[in-house]
Amino acid sequence: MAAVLKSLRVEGFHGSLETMAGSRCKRLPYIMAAAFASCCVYFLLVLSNVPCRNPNSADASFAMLATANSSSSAPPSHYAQHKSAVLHVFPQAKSALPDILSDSATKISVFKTNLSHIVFGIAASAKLWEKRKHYIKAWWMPKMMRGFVWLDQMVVQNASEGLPPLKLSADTAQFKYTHKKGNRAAIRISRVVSETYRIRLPDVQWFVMGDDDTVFIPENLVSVLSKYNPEKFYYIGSSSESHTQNIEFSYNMAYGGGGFAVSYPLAKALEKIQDSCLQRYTYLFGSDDRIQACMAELGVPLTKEPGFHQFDIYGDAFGLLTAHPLTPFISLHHLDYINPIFPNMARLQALQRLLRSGRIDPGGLLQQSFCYDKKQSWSFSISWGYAIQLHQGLIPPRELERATRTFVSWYKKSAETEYTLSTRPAFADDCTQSAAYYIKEISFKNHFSIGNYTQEVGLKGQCKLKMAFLNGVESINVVREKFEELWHQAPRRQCCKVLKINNSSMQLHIGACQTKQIINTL
Ligand SMILES: *[C@@H]1O[C@H](CO)[C@@H](O)[C@H](O)[C@H]1NC(C)=O
Ligand SMILES: *[C@@H]1O[C@H](CO)[C@@H](O)[C@H](O)[C@H]1NC(C)=O
Ligand SMILES: *[C@@H]1O[C@H](CO)[C@@H](O)[C@H](O)[C@H]1NC(C)=O
Ligand SMILES: *[C@@H]1O[C@H](CO)[C@@H](O)[C@H](O)[C@H]1NC(C)=O
Ligand SMILES: *[C@@H]1O[C@H](CO)[C@@H](O)[C@H](O)[C@H]1NC(C)=O
Ligand SMILES: CC(=O)N[C@H]1CO[C@H](CO)[C@@H](O)[C@@H]1O
Repeated sequence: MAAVLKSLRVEGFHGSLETMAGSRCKRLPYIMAAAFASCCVYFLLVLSNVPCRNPNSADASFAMLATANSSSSAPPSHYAQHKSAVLHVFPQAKSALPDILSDSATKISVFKTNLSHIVFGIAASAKLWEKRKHYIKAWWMPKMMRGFVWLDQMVVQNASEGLPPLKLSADTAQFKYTHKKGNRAAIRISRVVSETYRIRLPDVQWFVMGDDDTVFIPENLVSVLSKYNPEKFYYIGSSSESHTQNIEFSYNMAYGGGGFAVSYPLAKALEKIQDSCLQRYTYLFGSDDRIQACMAELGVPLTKEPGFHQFDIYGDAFGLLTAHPLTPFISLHHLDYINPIFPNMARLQALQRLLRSGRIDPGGLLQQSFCYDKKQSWSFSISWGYAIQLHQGLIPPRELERATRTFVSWYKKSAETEYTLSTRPAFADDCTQSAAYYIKEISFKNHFSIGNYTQEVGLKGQCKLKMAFLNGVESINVVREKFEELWHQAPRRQCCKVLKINNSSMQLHIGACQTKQIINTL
């Protein structure tokens, strides 16, 4: 892949022991720091069977959004800041919606779930608060959301920062914790849902748990949760990207850092049994496996939603972010363990840059489309709102939809068999076959978003010179139709076409596919 990708640059353990907890991972021949996102106790483990996993997890967000009026041309008011953008309207731009989406009944959740029906419980620690609060601030919408940050020790809250109210977790000294290598903060964190339930806020459909190093796309959370009946028992989340993690813990467990949602009646049932349940599983490692143990007692399985991302990976997340499954992107976790997601930027700023696209069209964020320019023999893979990869050669969709292994697993392995998703090798880092363009500006008008993606050569300035195959194309504009919010209930990739290419820029259009349209390299 182009130099901008800096593939396999593994980052992570430069932190001092004052800033992260360490543990030694099973099967690793050396001491490796595993971060306990919200815990403030540091320790090193001797080579052992401890899985390297963040014991906290959970989080979530949601959102509601909606009321999208697919025939309306008025963008929501928060798009107003972008109104200076020039809109390019192309005659081809308006394509027919697939039949399935023309059924207006699918547009409204029968359960009328919106952001106000969700209460967040965010697990945090006093020690990391000053740093981690910036991640929460990046997605939290004060006034529109309800929720609490649960801490082990109180910190001073600055109300004008627009963060959720802070709460002190109840003491857990009466609970036994017998796992030899883990951290008993897991007990406190596993009680976040129950403690949030006990606050008895009115009109709650869902409790969503997350960590202080998780960001949510609230609108997408709402969109996904609104498929489910909140009056039934539901436990919704996702597994780890690491097969080893899932074997060690469970494929039936919602990883807490990726966030998970518990319906109101299930939270009520959990709250009743949790304290006794905790005493039956004193030997478990983390907070989320303790939750899962109680869910198993209640007989409630995990409902998997692949938009929740535990992100048990290190290094360059580009390959994963550019091959998102066809489902709304709900959460991102382990923000301190992956490289900044844009080249040459600090972590938080890079994250904010991605979230800016999410405010334009949350449902479209990271959705992948493919385009071919057969004349030049180019393949484009667009991850909306984030990046475009331009490859030399015509690569079929079944390859482009696999994640490139720019990242390594939580166990520092990069073997294909370690991942719980389909991957392919990362492109050679020589800039001769592929180039990446990153979102630079994005705006929304009249039901279309326009994004300008430019090359950012990253640390290897010389790379640009070698990209002869690009013929000097420095920027790509993508015009995309806003999609019906609940498109994911009958998912179909959007179609892309190349509108215009000249020697400095390119224009692509993304919209709903025609019913019989196919995406191929012929
Ligand atoms: C939806 O769009 C139509 C056409 O622009 C408009 O008449 C109608 O008022 C809009 N409805 C809502 C709820 O915005
Ligand atoms: C959410 O739904 C409630 C009713 O259940 C309604 O009162 C409220 O206005 C809705 N909020 C938004 C933002 O649509
Ligand atoms: C509180 O937060 C606001 C907004 O971030 C900031 O301007 C102000 O300096 C903070 N006050 C204190 C006492 O830290
Ligand atoms: C996209 O951004 C680049 C860099 O700022 C600029 O040179 C180019 O003109 C922009 N393209 C369009 C079509 O707006
Ligand atoms: C290339 O296309 C862009 C966008 O349409 C346009 O602004 C620019 O003038 C074109 N350049 C040439 C050399 O035609
Ligand atoms: C994309 C594109 O149009 N590239 C052209 C740029 O200009 C050279 C020669 O001037 C052409 O050979 C390329 O095809």
